[in-house]
Amino acid sequence: MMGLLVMSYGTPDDPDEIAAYYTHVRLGRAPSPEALADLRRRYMAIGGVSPLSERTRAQAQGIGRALDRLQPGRWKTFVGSKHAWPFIEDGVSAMAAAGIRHGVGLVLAPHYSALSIGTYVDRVRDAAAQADVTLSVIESWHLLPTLVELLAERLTVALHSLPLDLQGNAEVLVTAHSLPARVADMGDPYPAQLAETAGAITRAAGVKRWRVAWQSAGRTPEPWLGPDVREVVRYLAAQGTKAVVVCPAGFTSDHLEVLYDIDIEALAVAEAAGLVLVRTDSLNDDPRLMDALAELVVSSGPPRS
Ligand code: FEC
Repeated sequence: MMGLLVMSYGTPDDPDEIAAYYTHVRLGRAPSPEALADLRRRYMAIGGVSPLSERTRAQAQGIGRALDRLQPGRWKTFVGSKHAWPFIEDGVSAMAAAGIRHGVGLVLAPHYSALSIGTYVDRVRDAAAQADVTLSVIESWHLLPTLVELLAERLTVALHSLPLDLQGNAEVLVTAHSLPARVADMGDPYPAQLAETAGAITRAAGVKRWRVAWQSAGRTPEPWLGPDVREVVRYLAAQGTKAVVVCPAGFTSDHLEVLYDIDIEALAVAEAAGLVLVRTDSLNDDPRLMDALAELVVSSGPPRS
């Protein structure tokens, strides 16, 4: 029996957990009361809790079902989050407790950075070593053909949702979570991988006007990768662009960074600048993506003996 550990960022499932979650995200440093209040306000604006946990579970189940069709009875699926229970380490322990010795780890975010996927990989490796489990982690899947196809389809749908007279004057903004700008000096593949995804999906959708933008940068003094999506929206409006389609390609599911940072915050900036903003639907547990990820998992695991 093989194990699959499906990993995502994690979210507080109850408003009472926001402080502990935020402290975990900040590597054990408690946030200031102002920063905590601001994060609470953002969760309240999307209904109190993020749908991330529910989406991750649905994605794990979808990939699990697809694995069962590809290799009946060979795989058991577990979930683990970076910043909330069940943590990555809990997922690995559950795998070991089920008597599983070999498996694959998959993060539900397509682009690799040492500061993002790299930290999931480190934690999986440490936990696996302690639990005597061998896990190979898929580091990126930003050009997976089905990912490109599905994002291109969603891009086309979003473009066509604009009023006819705006469709010819719209620009596509392909976004991912910003990271400290020092990743660029570290030779980190993250910015190039996002550009590659953006190029592939816009090519597949036949979109000519597009650019990459960053979103959700941390509230710290150090510089973060830019330009920020809100800055780009203001710039484009000043240049006479009438509509933008935001495609948050760096994420797979609905959660705070999409539902607040794009649907509320970036939308308000667009409205103030007199520009229409629409967003591509999230991939969530789209069965075509779940099937493709299951195939990727099978090809990343050890061959069947
Ligand atoms: O829906 C939810 O409740 C959780 C949504 C969520 C996702 C997510 C994904 C990524 N993050 C990445 C990097 C950073 C870095 C910092 C950072 C901070 C936060 C905070 C919240 C948050 N992140 Fe996140 N991230 C999500 C949520 N993230 C909340 C804290 C408040 C704030 O700044 O807004 C800065 C840490 C620090 O302050 O030291 C860096 C990256 C991803 C995409 C890859 C992945 O999904 O793992 C990269 C979803």
